[in-house]
Amino acid sequence: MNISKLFFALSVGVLASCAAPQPEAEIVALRTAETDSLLSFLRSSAAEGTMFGHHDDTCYGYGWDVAATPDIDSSDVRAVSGMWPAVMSFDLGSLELGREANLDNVAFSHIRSEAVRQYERGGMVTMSWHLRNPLTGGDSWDVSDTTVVSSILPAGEKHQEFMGWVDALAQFFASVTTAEGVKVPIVFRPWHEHTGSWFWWGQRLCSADEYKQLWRMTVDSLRARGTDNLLYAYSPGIEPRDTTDYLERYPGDEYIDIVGYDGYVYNGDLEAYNDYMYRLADIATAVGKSHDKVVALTETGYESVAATTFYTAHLLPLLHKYQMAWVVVWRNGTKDRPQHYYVPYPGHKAVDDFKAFCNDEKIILIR
Ligand code: BMA
Repeated sequence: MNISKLFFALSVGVLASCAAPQPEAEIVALRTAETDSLLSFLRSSAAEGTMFGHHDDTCYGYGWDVAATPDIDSSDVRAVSGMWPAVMSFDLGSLELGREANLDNVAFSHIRSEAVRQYERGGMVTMSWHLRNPLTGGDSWDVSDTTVVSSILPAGEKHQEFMGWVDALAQFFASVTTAEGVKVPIVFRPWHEHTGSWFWWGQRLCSADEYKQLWRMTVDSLRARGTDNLLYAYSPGIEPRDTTDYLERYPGDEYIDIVGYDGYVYNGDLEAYNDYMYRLADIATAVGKSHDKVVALTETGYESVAATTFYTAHLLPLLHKYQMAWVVVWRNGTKDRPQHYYVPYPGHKAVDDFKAFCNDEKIILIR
C-alpha cells in the first residue's frame, strides 16, 4: 500500500499547524501541534494498515556503514523492496555519556538528520534507549545490582547524575528540527522489555512501584524541560500471561500513548513464536481498547531471516488479524555481528517473500 493517502491527514495537520501557545512553568502534557497530529493519525491509521519499520535502516546494513562511508545513502529495505520503511527506529544509548555516537556506533548527528528526512518524507520516527547502568558503570545488560533503579529515584545517590542524563535527552529531542524550525514528533520508548530480567530496570531488578516511579520521573522531568515533541510507548516483552500481568508495571494513562510489546523468534521455534505473539496481541489489543491507546508491535523479527517464509507466513497473518499501527523489525547489524540481521539483503533467500510482504495491501511503506 502507498503511504501517501494515509498520510494526507497527517500532512494536513502539519501544514495547518502554527506555533501553539505554551503555558508557562507548568508541568502538563504539552505536545506540539505536529505531535498531536501524529497521535490522531495513529489512532485512525491502524484500521487501514500497519506501517513497516526497521531499526537503524539508513545507518548501516549488509556490506555498508555510514560510519565508515559518510556519503553513502542506503537502506537494505529500499534495496530489496524499492520503498522506504514508513517507520525509522533509532537508539539513544550513550547520549547520556555525552558521546558523539551511540552504542552501535551511529553518530547522533546522523540520527538527527535521518529523523528529519523521515519526517519530511511523511514517515514516523521512534527511539529506544539502551542507556548505561548509572550505578555500576556497566551497560543496560548489567544486572549485577538490584538497587540501580532505586539509586536514580529522587532519594537515591545517583538521582542528580541521572537528571543530567535527562537534560541530555531533552536537548537532543529539542534539536531534532526541520530547517523551518518544526520539531520532529518522536515516539520515545524507554524502559522496554521490563517484564524480562536482562536489563537493569527489569522485572527482578526493581519492584513494580519503583518501575512506575522511574517512568513517571522520566516523563515528568522531560516535560519540565519543555520537551513537547514526544509520544510515549510502553513495550514489555512476551512474559505477560494476561492483562493483569501486562499492566502490573503500567505507569498510568497520562504517561503512555501507545501500548505494544517486543517478541522475537527464539531457537527457531516458530510454533512457540506464533503462540506468544498472538497471546500478546490479544492482551495489547484489550488494553488498547480499555485504556483508549494506540496498539503497535514495537519490536519483532527472526534473526538472519532463517525461515524464508517468515514474513508472509508468520508476521503477515498476525498483522491481518490485529490492528497494529506499526511494526518494527530490528537492525541489520552485520557490520559487527554477521548473523544479526532481520531484513533480507539483496541476494538473500528470503527476498521474494519479503517483497510480497511489503506489497501486501495491509502493509505500509513509503514509495
Ligand atoms: C540489541 C542488539 C544489540 C544492540 C542493541 C541496541 O537488541 O541488537 O547488539 O546494541 O539492540 O541497538
